[in-house]
Amino acid sequence: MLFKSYDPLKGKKLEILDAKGNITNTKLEPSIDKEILLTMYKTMSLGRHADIKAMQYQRQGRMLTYAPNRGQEAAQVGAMSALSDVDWLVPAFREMNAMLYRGVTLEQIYLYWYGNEWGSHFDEGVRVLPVNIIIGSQINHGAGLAYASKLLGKGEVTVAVIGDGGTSHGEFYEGLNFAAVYDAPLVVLIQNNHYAISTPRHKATKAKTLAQKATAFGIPGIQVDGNDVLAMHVAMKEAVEHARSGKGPVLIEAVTYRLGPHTTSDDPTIYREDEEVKAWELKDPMIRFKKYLIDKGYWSAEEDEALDQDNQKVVTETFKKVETSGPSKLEDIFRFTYQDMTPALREQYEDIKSFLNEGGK
Ligand SMILES: Cc1ncc(C[n+]2csc(CCOP(=O)(O)OP(=O)(O)O)c2C)c(N)n1
Repeated sequence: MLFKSYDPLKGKKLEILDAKGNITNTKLEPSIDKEILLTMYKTMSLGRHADIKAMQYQRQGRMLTYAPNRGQEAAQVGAMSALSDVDWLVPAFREMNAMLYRGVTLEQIYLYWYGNEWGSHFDEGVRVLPVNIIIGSQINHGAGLAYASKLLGKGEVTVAVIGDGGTSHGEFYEGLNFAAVYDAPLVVLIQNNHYAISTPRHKATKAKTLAQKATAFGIPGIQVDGNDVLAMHVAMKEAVEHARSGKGPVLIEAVTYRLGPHTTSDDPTIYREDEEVKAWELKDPMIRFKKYLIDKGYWSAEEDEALDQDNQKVVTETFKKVETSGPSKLEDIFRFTYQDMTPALREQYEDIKSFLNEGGK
């Protein structure tokens, strides 16, 4: 039903919680248990702290290149809160909050950005694929995973995440087309954060919305306020039900904004105006969600203060542990692509090992 009322070709965007934290669409306000709402908020808060600290660690020369996700917390956690335990997340590389919500630990996430291969090994039962840097390829991985679940009759749904720029890559079309033709239970979540590094959204495509690309695949698409955690939950819930019931994929466009740089190697002041960033800071997903929880009597300023302090401690202690672990052992870099190292990889491994043993740098 939702998909019919919010036709992206007609330019309608789903919104429930406005920038000030007021409900603007009472009919669609989801009834989410208090405990779940608080878990969602606490995950977003931990993610926000961890993100800010990761930037600082990188600036201090203590962490490798890092891709921040400040501002995109609601798009990720709102979406993940609608999944069931059996479902899969196929991330790109800016999905720290989604990964945290799905059970990846902060230690694992930090290990990854620290250059340690163990940051891609998640605990048994955590249905999340590793960080994927190759833009677009995760849509094919997601389509394959969803199709396999369908063949095995497992009732699982796969959610693959991509950026606005990524929707101009071939694999976005190939993966979604395959999934649509075979009714694979795949939901593709586009986080339209307005930029692909320095390329603004309007230079990546002439399409009015990214959600309307669904029309060409013959599947439902919906554009959502990605800074509205409730709207994201509602849209993803319907998408997941649609996919699980055998009707095939759904495309969701979350309209959000990357408040930080693309990565720690980027200087966004070269390609975007301060005024634009300031305007989006007023639409911060954390502010409106906190207000919503306080208005409902589920949360207080004092509890928020205490949570901030706890998170500071958790983040600092986790990073200390990661620094003690250090970067990967040389062999680990070659060990995890295949179950057994292929002859070509073994040759490369032996090569670099002797190079380093002979004092190479
Ligand atoms: C196949 C491929 N080409 C180029 C790159 C370099 N690259 C890394 S991120 C990025 C932009 C991605 O933009 P978008 O899809 O909008 O996602 P965002 O970074 O905004 O989350 C590019 C071009 C890459 N990682 N993979």
